[in-house]
Amino acid sequence: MSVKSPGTKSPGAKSPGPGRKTATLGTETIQRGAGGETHQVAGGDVPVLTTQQGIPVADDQNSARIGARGPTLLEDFHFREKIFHFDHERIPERVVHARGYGAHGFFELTESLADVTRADVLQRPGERVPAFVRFSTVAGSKGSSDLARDVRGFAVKLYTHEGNWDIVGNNIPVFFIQDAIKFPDVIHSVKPEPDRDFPQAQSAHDNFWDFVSLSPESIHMALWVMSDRAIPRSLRFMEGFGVHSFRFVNKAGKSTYVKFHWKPKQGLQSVVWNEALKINGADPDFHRRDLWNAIQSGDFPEWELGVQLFDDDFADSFDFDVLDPTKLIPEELVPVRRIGRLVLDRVVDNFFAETEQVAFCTQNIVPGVDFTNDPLLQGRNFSYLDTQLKRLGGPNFTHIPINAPKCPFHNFQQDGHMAMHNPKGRANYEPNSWGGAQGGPREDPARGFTSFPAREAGEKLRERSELFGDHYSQARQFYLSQTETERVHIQQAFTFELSKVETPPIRARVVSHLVNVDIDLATAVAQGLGLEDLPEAAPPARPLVDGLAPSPALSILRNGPDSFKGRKIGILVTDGVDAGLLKAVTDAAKAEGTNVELVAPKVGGVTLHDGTLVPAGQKINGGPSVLYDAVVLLPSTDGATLLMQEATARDFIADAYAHAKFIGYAEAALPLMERAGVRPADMDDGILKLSTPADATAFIAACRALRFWTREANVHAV
Ligand code: HDE
Repeated sequence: MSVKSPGTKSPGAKSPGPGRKTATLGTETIQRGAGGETHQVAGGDVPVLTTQQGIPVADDQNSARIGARGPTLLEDFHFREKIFHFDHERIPERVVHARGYGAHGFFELTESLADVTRADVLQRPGERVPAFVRFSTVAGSKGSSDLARDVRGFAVKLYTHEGNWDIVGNNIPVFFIQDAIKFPDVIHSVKPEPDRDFPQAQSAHDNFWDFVSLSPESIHMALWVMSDRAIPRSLRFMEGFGVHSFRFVNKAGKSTYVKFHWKPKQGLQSVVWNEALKINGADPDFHRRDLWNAIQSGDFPEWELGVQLFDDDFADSFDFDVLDPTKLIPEELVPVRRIGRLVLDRVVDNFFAETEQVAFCTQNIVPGVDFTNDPLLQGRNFSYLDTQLKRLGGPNFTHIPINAPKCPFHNFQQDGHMAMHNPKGRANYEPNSWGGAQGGPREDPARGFTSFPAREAGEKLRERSELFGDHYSQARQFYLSQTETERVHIQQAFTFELSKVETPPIRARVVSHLVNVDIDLATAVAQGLGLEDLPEAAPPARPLVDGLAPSPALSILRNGPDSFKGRKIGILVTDGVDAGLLKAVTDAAKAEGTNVELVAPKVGGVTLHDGTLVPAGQKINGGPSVLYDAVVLLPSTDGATLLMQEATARDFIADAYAHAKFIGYAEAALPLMERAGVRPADMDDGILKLSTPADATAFIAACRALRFWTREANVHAV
């Protein structure tokens, strides 16, 4: 029986309560209490405020007291309940991946994998299951900024017909360590140092690089983290990886190894480091805002699910151990077969209920999927359940809607904190004699999960597989697979990070590993740091594998988008803007699927030369060019003169130039550009003059390259 909620129509509502007067605040009609406080009252469609026990509340502005100036009463149960609840509103933030953002969507199978797995979700092309994805940074606290240099978590929960399958991956295909027992160490080292509690959300400090320099197994991942992969432009424009080798098992019981990949339909894109630093100041929520806006505007982010399938013969012939999570299998060696798509089409209704409470567990796999002996994966399978107990406070976290399966589920687990699924009937154990529905659920040997019967034998010991000992060959392969622009970014990132390390021997020890990776990289970093001599190479634990072929799939710039869709242009405008040119730029952007935002001296907007008033999206000091993928400068002549005196307008242009962005400009912008340091001699093919609609179309077409990278050589001297 449901209890009708306290009347949505309350007798006497909207009429001032005792001692209150009606007043108007802007468009709001309110009541005012004796002390001038605002009261809003129920009535019409506005429901009555109640306590958690359902008791209607008369006054939510004043606690009960003896006389207007007297002490507060302990018996004020409404006050006590409200404050008590507030005091307990937080659950522990995740010890890693605390800052994250989630969205709902679906996974649709496009190609059946019935030959290699009996996983129900991978059988029938065209079939969809609901999905929830949470992206995250690793090191920072829940309130840290989005553009930290860091790995991004890419955790996917698929609500399949045979239970929840969590693929808890990252945007980097390898990891820092080879054994789960090292996880607390690597994470402690990157987190704020324990005595001083800084730096927040940064790897650029002594402890992190101390750990890395003493743990050469981290070097491959360190190369990835120093690459632009660690500063993605958008969560929508990054890859995801399952990292470990898993198994698929088919109906006949045959096992095939598999590595999982998520390939973004909109191509890869990252920002540059100086831009990342500034984005963190201008909009610490840059990534979550971008995801929210894209989904809300109907531009649904999409990834393809790719699988690399291989067998024991490949595993035996591979230069590295497929159980080693610091190694990847190049796509050129084992192609990525694309078998489905993941689309995010719905933002959360409630951040806490969904994104904060979602509990991913690597051990959530479905029949047809199985683990391998990757020692990191084995350890993770323990850790995630354990961490959920701590975070969510009890064993019933699967009762929270975001974690509950969407398929039927029945078991005899009962009671505990906050139990929401409380089966009726007599049986809470089995076997039992109560047949049929009364006796409760029973096993299904045919459909149920079974482990692949891998044969395991050996001595109990603490030892790694010998092949784990090559720490440099794939790091070198990664570096050599980058374009020249990307290599320079990696050199600069190492130099930046190690420049923040205060202990010179740690700097030198990191460089001693880089000598094994690539001598040019090591030399550039040593010079960047001002080391007097290039350190000797750290002695490798195992001879390196020579001549691994570069893998173009590892480069971001070789895997960019083919259009400027889903990107954003900032248009700098002032009063007197040429209306025709503004329309030409916005029309060309719209045709490409590119978003535009007007940046103006005042957010109220500008009056175009034809007298039209257009509102702006940002005031110039709140809309720096780091928030955009390209910029267009359309001031009037007077507007340019005004903005020459405005430092943030000059920064807008100087930064766009330094960050190698495409710049479109109207003739009137030239003096302003020069004042911002972009002189006639600095003009290059990434700076395009706009006079006609055709120019605007050509500008958008040029932007498809995302950045005019050759300019970078002119903007960095040290
Ligand atoms: Fe995690 N990791 N991890 N991790 N991890 C957690 O679980 C852990 C590792 C990853 O959005 C925790 O719910 C251990 C690799 C993601 O909610 C915790 C080891 C990869 C997320 C945990 C690893 C990941 C987590 C903390 C070493 C990429 C965020 C909160 C063996 C393949 C999921 C939580 C989300 C979260 C443990 C290594 C990805 C403590 C012990 C490798 C994306 O259980």
